[in-house]
Amino acid sequence: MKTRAAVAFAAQKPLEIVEIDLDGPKAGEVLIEVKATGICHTDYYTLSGADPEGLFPCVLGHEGAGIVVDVGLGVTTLKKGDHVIPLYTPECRQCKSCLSRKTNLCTAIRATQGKGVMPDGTSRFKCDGEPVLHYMGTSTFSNFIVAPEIAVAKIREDAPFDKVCYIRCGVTTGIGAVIWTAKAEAGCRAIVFGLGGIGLNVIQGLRLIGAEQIIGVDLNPGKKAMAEKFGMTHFVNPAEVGADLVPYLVDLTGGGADYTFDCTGNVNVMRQALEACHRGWGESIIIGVAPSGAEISTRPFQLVTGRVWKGTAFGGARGRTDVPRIVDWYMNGRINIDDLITHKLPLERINEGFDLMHEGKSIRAVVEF
Ligand code: NAD
Ligand code: 022
Ligand code: ZN
Repeated sequence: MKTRAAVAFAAQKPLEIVEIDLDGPKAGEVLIEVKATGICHTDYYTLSGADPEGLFPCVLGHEGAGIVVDVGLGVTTLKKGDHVIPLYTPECRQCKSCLSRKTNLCTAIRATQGKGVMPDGTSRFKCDGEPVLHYMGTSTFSNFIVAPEIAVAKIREDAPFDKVCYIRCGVTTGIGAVIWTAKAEAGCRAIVFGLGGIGLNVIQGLRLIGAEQIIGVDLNPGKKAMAEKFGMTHFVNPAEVGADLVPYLVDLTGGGADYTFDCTGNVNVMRQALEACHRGWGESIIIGVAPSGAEISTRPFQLVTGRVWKGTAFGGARGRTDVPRIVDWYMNGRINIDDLITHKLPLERINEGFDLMHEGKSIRAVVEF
């Protein structure tokens, strides 16, 4: 069949909207009509050429929602008409990682996903007879996609696609980091570094569990109002505090935070986040993805005295199990996604979505097909 897609033909070039060919689903795969997709920094990181795993030509996009229109042989958990969210972290429920119950990093299809192909080693996309690669197993910048059954979450049918597509990335990552990675408890004191889409979702996760103090740290004072709406109790601008940011934060939390979250991807901020934790038990969660090759540092004394450094991919959420629950939380009014979707565009204007993100004007721009 044919599908309309925004194709990345090479690094650093704008996406081109073209009709490409899409093969139907093979065994264990499903065909999905994508209804909406978010545009994320990670898509741009790959497009910029800086991503060592980035391969071209490819169809980017990893925050989608849509409807199953066909299923391949042997598919048992999905059927035509199901509303779904494709997952960049699959959940096979059979590999060592899934069975461990200790991580959400399913390894069943990691190798092929990283190479931009389906589990059988080939791509379903073609343009002028030449293969076009998949991206993160999702490629939601295409109107129709093929995805492995184990990388698709079935969600309720009354959930709006243009909102729940963002659950796939920022919402689950931020809220999950609080609930599943930090396992933060009511009454805790927390500091959130970086108040972009991820930071705002960490803040609403902290509000959800009943945190006592939620301090937001951002160089951009324009982030304050929205963060307050999501539950931030104190705002700190590092540019105003200067070199003594860590002691200032330790003082503000009465000895250090129970939990801190890096939502910037900046390794210097990661160090500040660890050192602003309470001696003896404070835990710092790294969510931000640093540039390839970057390194973090601190004095071992920081860990010897009981601070804990942790990281999280996709908030520790198990895709097929947890994503439908988060959709329910949104539908029941427990979490706010509407205010995070600041812009909507048709596919033809997807490149403008990247501009809005860089200018800091959007939290999330969503493309509707
Ligand atoms: P964003 O650019 O919208 O937000 C980042 C914020 O950090 C901005 O408001 C910026 O002003 C602020 N900031 C930058 N430098 C700072 C500094 N030195 N001190 C304080 N604040 C500073 O980005 P986002 O969409 O919120 O994503 C944040 C990070 O999370 C990115 O690195 C992204 O790749 C990562 N991420 C990780 C996962 C995961 O599973 N681990 C999932 C999604 C996103
Ligand atoms: C999504 N991310 C950031 C913004 N939007 C993002 C990027 C990478 C990861 C998570 C979220 C991530 C963390 C750890 C891994 N990835 C490795 C997982 C593993 O090795 O099992 C990651 C993932 C997918 C891909 C690359 C890196 C990929 O499909 N190319 C989950
Ligand atoms: Zn993303």
